[in-house]
Amino acid sequence: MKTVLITGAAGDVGTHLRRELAGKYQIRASDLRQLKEKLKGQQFMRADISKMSDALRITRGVDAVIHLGGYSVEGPWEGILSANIVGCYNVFEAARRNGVKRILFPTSNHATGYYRRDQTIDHRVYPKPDSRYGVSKVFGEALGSLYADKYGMEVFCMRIGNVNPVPIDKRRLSIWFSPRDLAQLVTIGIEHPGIRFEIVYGVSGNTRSWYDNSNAIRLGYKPKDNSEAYAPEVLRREKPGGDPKAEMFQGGIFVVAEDIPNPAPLPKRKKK
Ligand code: 15L
Repeated sequence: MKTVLITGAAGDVGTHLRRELAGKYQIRASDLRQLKEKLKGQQFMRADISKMSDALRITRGVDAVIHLGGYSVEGPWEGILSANIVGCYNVFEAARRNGVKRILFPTSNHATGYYRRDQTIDHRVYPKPDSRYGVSKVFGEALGSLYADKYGMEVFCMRIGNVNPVPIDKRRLSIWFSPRDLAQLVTIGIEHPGIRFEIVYGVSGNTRSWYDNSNAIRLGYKPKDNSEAYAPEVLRREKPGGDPKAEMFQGGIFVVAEDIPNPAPLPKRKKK
């Protein structure tokens, strides 16, 4: 069984992924914070990826890295710089030094958030980040491209929409990514032979998608979910109005806000 390191494993996406991949891979979960949910058989290593020594320690002896660590929303530049720029560099460089070839980089829809909602974009468009956070994701994609070309690493970039058990609002109907579709795409990223550098969109098979995700399909992705099933309920709840710029661009409030609290926390699980 392959050993897979998940950085940022305590976050929402990391938590979904640890549940979905349990038993399929030997999971090494790493985060600055303690895990809220411990899963049987999964190893935890506390680490601050802005320190190279920590990045080297957690990447030793793994077959693949899923680098979720860092800020997952818009935040102050100092935080983005150390967690998402320095931290991302450290993880790629530590993986290279430790001989780990395959890196999955969950980039974001915010790397291309300044494309308009009436446009359909594919994996070949140039980035149009909507925030400092979006810029940090473009940095990670560029670093991945460099490490693939220069060092022969295998880099799979997923521009993730919004991971949630259900789509939470109108914008998310276009970018929803169900946990099981996330697990399917990540599995392709880990297992597909011959990856050099790929960009795909991390979204379910949503009718309202503004992505042409043909590159993911080419690699074997067959999404099982479509947000349309939830559309009537989501649209009934949707309040009219909102900032016109946020409504015009794919990135939504990321194009106008300076700070964004987590807009999509995990629903509370009932204690058994
Ligand atoms: C992201 O990139 C964030 O990590 C996530 O928390 C959501 O805000 C998502 O984008 C989104 O656009 O909904």
